[in-house]
Order: sequence, then structure tokens, then C-alpha cells
Amino acid sequence: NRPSIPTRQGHDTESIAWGYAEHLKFTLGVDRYSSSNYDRYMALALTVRDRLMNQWMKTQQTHYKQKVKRVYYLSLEFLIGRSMGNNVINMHLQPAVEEALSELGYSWEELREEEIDAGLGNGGLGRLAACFLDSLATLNLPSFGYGLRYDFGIFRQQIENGWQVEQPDDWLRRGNPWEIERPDIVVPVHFGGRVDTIVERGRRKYHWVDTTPVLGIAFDTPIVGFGGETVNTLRLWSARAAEEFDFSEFNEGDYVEAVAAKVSAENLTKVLYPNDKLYLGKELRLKQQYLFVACSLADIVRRFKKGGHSWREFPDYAAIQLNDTHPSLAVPELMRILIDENQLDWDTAWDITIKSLGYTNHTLMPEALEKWPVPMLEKLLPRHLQIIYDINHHFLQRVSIAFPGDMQRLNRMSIVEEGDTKQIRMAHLSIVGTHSTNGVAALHTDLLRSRVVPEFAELYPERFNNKTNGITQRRWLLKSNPALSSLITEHIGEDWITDMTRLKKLAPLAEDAAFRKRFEEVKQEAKERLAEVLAADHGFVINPGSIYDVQIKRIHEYKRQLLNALHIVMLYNRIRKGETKNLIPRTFLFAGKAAPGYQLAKLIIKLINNISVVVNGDPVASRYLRVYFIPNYRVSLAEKIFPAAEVSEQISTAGTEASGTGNMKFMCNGALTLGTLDGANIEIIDEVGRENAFIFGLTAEEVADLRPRYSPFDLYNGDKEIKAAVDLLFSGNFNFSEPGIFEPLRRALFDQGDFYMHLADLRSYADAQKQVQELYRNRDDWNRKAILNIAHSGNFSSDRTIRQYAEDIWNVQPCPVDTEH
Ligand code: DL6
Repeated sequence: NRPSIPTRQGHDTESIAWGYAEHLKFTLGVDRYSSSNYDRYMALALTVRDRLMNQWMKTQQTHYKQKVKRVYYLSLEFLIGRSMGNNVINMHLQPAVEEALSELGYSWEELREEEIDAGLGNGGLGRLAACFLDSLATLNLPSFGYGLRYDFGIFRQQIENGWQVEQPDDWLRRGNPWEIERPDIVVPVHFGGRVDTIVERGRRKYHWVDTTPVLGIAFDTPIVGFGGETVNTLRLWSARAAEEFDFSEFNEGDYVEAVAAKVSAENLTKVLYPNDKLYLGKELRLKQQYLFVACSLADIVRRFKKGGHSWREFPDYAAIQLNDTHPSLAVPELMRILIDENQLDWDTAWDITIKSLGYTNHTLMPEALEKWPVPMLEKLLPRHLQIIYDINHHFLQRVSIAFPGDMQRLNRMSIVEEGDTKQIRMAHLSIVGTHSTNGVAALHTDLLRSRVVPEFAELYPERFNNKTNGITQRRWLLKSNPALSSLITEHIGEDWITDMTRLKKLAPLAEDAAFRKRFEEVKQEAKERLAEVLAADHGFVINPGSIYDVQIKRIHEYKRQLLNALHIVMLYNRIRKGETKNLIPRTFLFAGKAAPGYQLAKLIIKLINNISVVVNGDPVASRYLRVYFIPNYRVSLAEKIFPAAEVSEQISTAGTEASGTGNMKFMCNGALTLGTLDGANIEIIDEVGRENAFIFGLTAEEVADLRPRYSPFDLYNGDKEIKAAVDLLFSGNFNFSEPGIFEPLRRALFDQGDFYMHLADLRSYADAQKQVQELYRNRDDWNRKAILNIAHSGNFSSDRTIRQYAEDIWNVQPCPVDTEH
């Protein structure tokens, strides 16, 4: 049913080919001879974007007309990756796009590789936010994502002589076809100045004056749900100097200063901070947080006011979720807007604030907890500091009524931490100032309640709840693993794309030998494809007949890449001793970025690379064992690795990983989990059964019990094989031309007490690895378990997570939008 006249919105092949040619010529000003591959990608992206505009506007109109309640997801990070493939799939455009390109003589596979990842996040927290956007749109939930449009996303990782070297990620340099600048949506944001208090008709009024303004300009990215019905918005703010820079008033010398001041204002959104789980206390970061919160709340309030409701109804129209404490200035900022700008009384403002805000905690690491120094807040946000003090005053009154005479408790729970420099505890502020505090996996929520903030859980038991993380199966299975997706759909239909629990129907097929064979073929092809990509990109020589054993995630001591490395050295020793009987070749793949200032994590990368050189260069060992560190881990690379993975390394010290989401991506791609009872691993095992995974190591409780009497030396001395591996690791064997470089790792493991208990778990890890090897020998049995993993991965869809947030925290309803296609 091809129309004779191609149109700008047509989903048919002709329209797409025509749209592409128009953009190439009229938007980009090139022709088929002068265009680069990137131009061709841009022309295609703009063609796809045209086809979602109508539905984007219709979605916004529908939400406006129906006066819906919206979800506002406030996150300093959105780790989107590429948008082309996802949008094309969600809009059901793929067949027409592929055909149009092939008629024009181009390949869809090649063109989509041109897209530069939007890497506006560090890892789990940012990627979760991106999966949530996909689920919100697919579930027809009216929502906005709000964040910052960093000019530079997470750094590009290069490996030089085994070391991580950071390069700036200039992702916008060639233009971003998915965003639309909204110069009219601009919010003035104030910093500094002072607060004047005046009493008017018996009421105190606060005037924040003499401030330095900066502007936030909106850039919108459409978020298309599967089926293309709802198109929500991701609105990212970019800093601009305020108009007040009147250049005409300056003489030549001042002019330069004025320009410098302008640049400094615009530096606010220059770069994403590349640390996850480490709070640094930098002023620029605080400014980023406030800019983002102030712009987003101003936008939300503006939209609310257009609806003509009374302020009391604000929580009926806005559910604002704080992704970690990064947006927690939303608590005092909303209070400021309500009290100072809209003359509400304190109690009413507080009631509205609490009802409309929710807070998600993402980590148990004490070093990640944000605490802003009072002097910094006083200088930058004096009015907010006053409000925080007032909130604390009311809060401590409540605590002292509940626990009379308990001064120690007041100190522990206070939002203000006393000390040489007073600090504001943003987690306390977030719990006190919102109606919901959630953890991201069952164990994490339990530990949050029992260990991290037990007194808050006691005071507000009704506020604490769990929302186990999830991932979108549209990106992490349908898009990234088309062959497995087709196999699944061929057998159980395509309902799993929007209801991942339907994958359960695969369970009986695990008993079907023909299906297992097909699964094995698909996995094998994925392994070969990955080997080809890594050969082409990095010159790696990977044996597709080996077991692909994969650990891909941020590099951090608690995630224990070092445990994996120690075990590799154990294997290496065994091979050197000739213990190779029945050994199935194994390829250990690592990838991940270390925070630039995290020296020990960077040293772990160096260690893996050095082990890789020695092991892969050993003519005997390399027949059985190869180790590769894949540089520059990012979403688009992850999409190529998961389909090929067979062993999913989830080996954090129990009680340290809040949830993990990589574990879920591995599972639905048919890898078997080799993991500790940590984070969401526990729930993964509950779903698939312990017999279909490899579980090892201490539990969170055992870790806590052991800690006071833990001795890494005893374990080292008590196990000959472990001793030999540790000795070899630190003997210089892997760094003979760089003597002593791994000494800090040895010190961390021994002199500093091995905080993450590598040695406590190494023996049981090595035993679990033996089971991996034994099971793999019977590949058919392995395949059966792999299929069962896919079949039981349905609970880990972010659709399930978002439904739970929508019902339990946000109280929002889906709003269908009419479609023409
Ligand atoms: O909730 C998403 C993700 C979890 O899956 C990880 O377990 C957790 O480590 C991660 N946290 C962060 C940064 N936390 N802070 N602050 O990425 O969140």
C-alpha cells in the first residue's frame, strides 16, 4: 500500500528515501558524491525524527487537554547511548528504513554505527534513568525527564601501555539530530547575594537580592514508546550567560573580563562529573545541581499554573522523583517557590512539597553520601540554607517528641552535621522532605532500613519501600540481539516485547533438544560476531570456541575485578603446572571506566592489561586462557557484548552492590550468573533457581560478622594455591619492566586489611568457576540452563519497575494517545 506521493511523515519506503534525499540536500547541503557517512547518518536521523514529530506534539496536546498528572524524573545523568536504532524499532520503521537505504545503496547496519553515544552518565544510575524513560513512554505514562545537557559526557577511555587515559567526549561536535533547542524556554537561575527580611502586615517576607543570574536554556529530545503512540520529552538544560552582561558598558579591559564572566557562566554545563559513588564537594557540582533543579522546578510550576488549579492540587498533577540526592535541593527550592514567590504559609508549602517529591537511594557506600558544607551553601544559596535550617528545626522538634530526651539521636538524625565545618546531609534532607524513600533491590532496601538510616526507618516506616531495578527489553534484547529476539518471537510470539514475563513460555522449550540447538547456534553466531568486531577494532584474537566469561561495569574495588584477576592467575598457574586435562578454553573479557582520580581502580585496569599481555603471549597458556580488556566501555559497546556472553560475573562483596542492572541484561541474553548473594543477584536466583546459576561467597550478614576478626593473611597462608597465585601476582612476573607498580594493590589486600574481602571469597569463587567449566562440558545442559535464565528474566523489565513506581509512589495513570499509523 505504497502512496504515490511521498510525504514528510510517510512511514513507507518511498517516503523515507525521499525524506532522506531532501535532508541530505536541503538541510545538510551535500549530495551523494560529497556526503560523508556522518552526513548520511544525519540525513537518516532527521528523516526518522520528522516521522515522530506529529505524535510528539499530539502526545503533549493530549496530556494538556486531559489535564493529566505527570511524572517528572529528575536525574543528573541519562546514559542514553544511541537513539537511531531504538527510535526506528519503537516506531516500527525498521523494514522501510532498511529497504530505503538498500535501494539507495547504503547499509542500515553501517549507517547506524556512525551515531555517537549520548554518554551523559557514569553507569548504573544513569542507564537506569534511560531505561525508565523508555518504559514510561511505552506504558503511556505522561512524563518528562529533566537533566543537564553536558557539552562533554563521560570521558572517552583510551588504553596506553595498559593504563587508562581519559580523553574529552566532545559528543556534540558534529551536531545532534535528536535534540531541538528551545530558545524560548529559558529560566533565570540565581546564585549568591543575600536575603533581606522584611515584615509586611505582620508576615515575614524574604527577598533574595543582589544575586548573579545564569540562564538555563531547554533542549528537548523525544522519547518514543514502543509502538510510537506516546512520545514523551527529555528536557536537558544548558547554561547561558544572562542578558545582564551588557558589553557596551565595558571599556576594552573590562570587555575581556565580561567575556570571561560569560564563559564562566556557560561552564556550568560544560562537563559531567566522572565519579560514581564518590562525593567530592566541588562548588561547580553544587552549581550544576542547583541550576538543574531550579530550571526543572520552574518549568514544572509554569506548566502547573497554566492548568489554573489551586496550589493545594499541585501533588495531584506532579510526581517528582529525585534520582539519588543529586537533585535534593528540590526540597528547599520548592519551598522557596511556594513561600517566597507564591506567598503560601510554611505548613501548606511543606505539605505540598512532601506529597509531590519522592527519593530513590542508589548506594550503600558511605563515601557517596553527599554533604554540602554550610559556608558553600551560605555563599551560593543563602535563602536555601535558611529554609534547610527551618526544615531541620521542625524535623528535630518532631524527633524530640517521638524520642524525648535522646540528644544523641537528635545529633545523629539532624540534617545539619556539626563539626569544624558544618555540613548539610543531603540524604537526611531527602528522606525528611519527601513522602517516599526507595531502595533499588530487596537486599539494598533491607540494608538501607537496618544499617544506613535505621532511625529514619523507625520514625517514618511508611515512607520506606523497595523498587527493584529493571532494564528495558526493547534495547537490551530486541534491539541489541536481533537473532535471539527472532528465535524467541518465532516460538512464543512477540508479546514479550511489551510484557517481558511472557518469556516464561520459553521454559518448556528448554527441554526441547531442537530448540536448544537453535539457541546454541544463535549464541555461537553472536560470539563469532563479537570476535570479529574486537579483532577489527583492537586486533584481539579470540577463540569463538572458548567460554566467554564477561565482567563489564565500572571499575571499583567493591565490584572486585581484582577477585576475577586473582582467579585468572590461579588458572594460569595450573596451566603452567600442566593441569590442562579437560580444560575448556576460556576468554575473560573485561571492560569499564575508572573514575579519573581513583588511582587504585586505574591500577586494576593496568593489572588486567598486564596479565593479558603475559597470558595471551604465553604459547601454552593462551591455548586455554585469554584475557582482554576492551577499551571505552559505553552503551553501544555493551549492546555488542551482552549477546555473546556466557558467564555473567556479578562478584561484588555481599552487601555492597545496591542492585546491579548488568546482571539482568546478561540474564535475558542467556548468560549464566556467576555471583555473590548481593543486590538483585538474590532476586535473579529466586526467579531462575540456584541450580541454574553459580553462587558463591559470604552473605551480607556473614561479611558483617566476619569483619571484626577478618585476616587476609590467614587465608593467604592457609591455602597453598591462593598463596601461589598472590605470590606470582606480586612477584613482578606481570610487570618485570615496571617494578613495584602493583604494590598499592598488595597493600590494599594485606596491609590495609582487604576491606572488600577478596581473599575470603577467592576459594569459593574458584570452586564455582570449576563448576562453570564442568557444566560447560555438557553444552546441551548449559544451553538448557541458559534458556531457563531467559525464560525467568521477565521480572527484571523496567516496565515492571515503572508500574510499581506509578502505583505505589506516583499515583499516575496511563494516558493513551491517538495514532494515525
Ligand atoms: O540503581 C541503579 C544502580 C544500581 O544498579 C547499582 O548497584 C548502583 O551501584 C548504582 N549507583 C550509582 C551511583 N550511586 N550513587 N551515588 O550508579 O545505581
